[in-house]
Amino acid sequence: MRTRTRWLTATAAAAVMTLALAIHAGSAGAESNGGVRVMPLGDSITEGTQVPGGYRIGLWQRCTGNGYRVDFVGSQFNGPSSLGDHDHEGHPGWRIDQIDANVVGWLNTYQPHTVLLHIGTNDVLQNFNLSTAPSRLSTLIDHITNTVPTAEVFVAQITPLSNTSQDAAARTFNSAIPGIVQSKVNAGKHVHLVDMHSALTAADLTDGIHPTATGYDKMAATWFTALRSVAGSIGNPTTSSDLLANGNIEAGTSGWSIFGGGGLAANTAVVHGGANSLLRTGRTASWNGPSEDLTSKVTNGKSYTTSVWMRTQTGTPTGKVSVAITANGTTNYVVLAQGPVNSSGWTLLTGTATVSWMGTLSSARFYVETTSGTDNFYIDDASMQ
Ligand SMILES: [Ca+2]
Ligand SMILES: [Ca+2]
Repeated sequence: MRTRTRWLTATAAAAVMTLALAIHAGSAGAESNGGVRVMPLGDSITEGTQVPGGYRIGLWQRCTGNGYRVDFVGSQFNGPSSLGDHDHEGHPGWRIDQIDANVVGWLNTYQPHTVLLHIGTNDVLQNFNLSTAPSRLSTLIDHITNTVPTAEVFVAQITPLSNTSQDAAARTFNSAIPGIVQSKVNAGKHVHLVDMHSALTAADLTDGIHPTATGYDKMAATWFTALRSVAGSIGNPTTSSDLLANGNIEAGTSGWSIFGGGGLAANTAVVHGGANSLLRTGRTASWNGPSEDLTSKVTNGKSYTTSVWMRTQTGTPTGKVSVAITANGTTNYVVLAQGPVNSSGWTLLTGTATVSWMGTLSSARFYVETTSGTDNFYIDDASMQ
């Protein structure tokens, strides 16, 4: 009887776990923009231990900032709001064999077009049959390419470790990876080598194992370069006639600069669309604003339609969007859009205007200001095309 009770309890617990897994798997796919499915696959360095989201933050921002539409996939979910897609398959503490025991199921569920594999660090840290770690990695890669044969599989040489003997073991493991990848390529598999060890140094580690925010961003840059070198791995960037770079602020402050005094920051608390807006603070004159340099982008005599969503922190000034055109030593200001704005909601400033000049253009600066006062304000979803 006692045995039977225990068995029933165990069965109930198993049922709860199954239900929990089903719910988790069902909700994980909810965060999707319909883009190219990319599975970040590995251990805590994929999960982003020490810096939640890890390299996926900088990779997401590079993809969206350059017009690529990607959908990170996996059963796990974490990271800040600046990471627009929190899905991943990073499992803290896991070794190659543990990923291998589960990978076929994950691949069948999420059907990635691209896999970013960074694994082996825990094999090194646990000194777990290191002499056969390369063959375990080779087997894992085979299980991936057999399950999703058309997927592009990027295999990283693992990041450095601060402990000298552990880093030596990591280097020995890494040294076997190019040959493994080449053997897969020779067999017609879509497998690509990524040197993540050279991308970072021990100075980029926060605890001797996991990267700092700067280190994770170096990983992001290295993944992004590798992805762009393989056609179609993250789709094709959308070509836009928009003169503004990062008008939706989803790549942080990239592309934007401070015109006048004060500061500029990506803001996640008050947004019009996506995860970020741009917050302009500390203005010392009404003309102070966020700006973009359009000198190499504007066409003389062309009519542009401009849209900017604007909102103040406090105050009800008149918002104004202009381009300052300097040619032959003379600066002219073309008003692109203008209207009253407030702090209780977002206002769309939109208009169509022709931008032209006489002589040689030396500067064209797009900026957003107020006609009076120095209220702090947000902008988001800006375009000029
Ligand atoms: Ca997703
Ligand atoms: Ca936005």
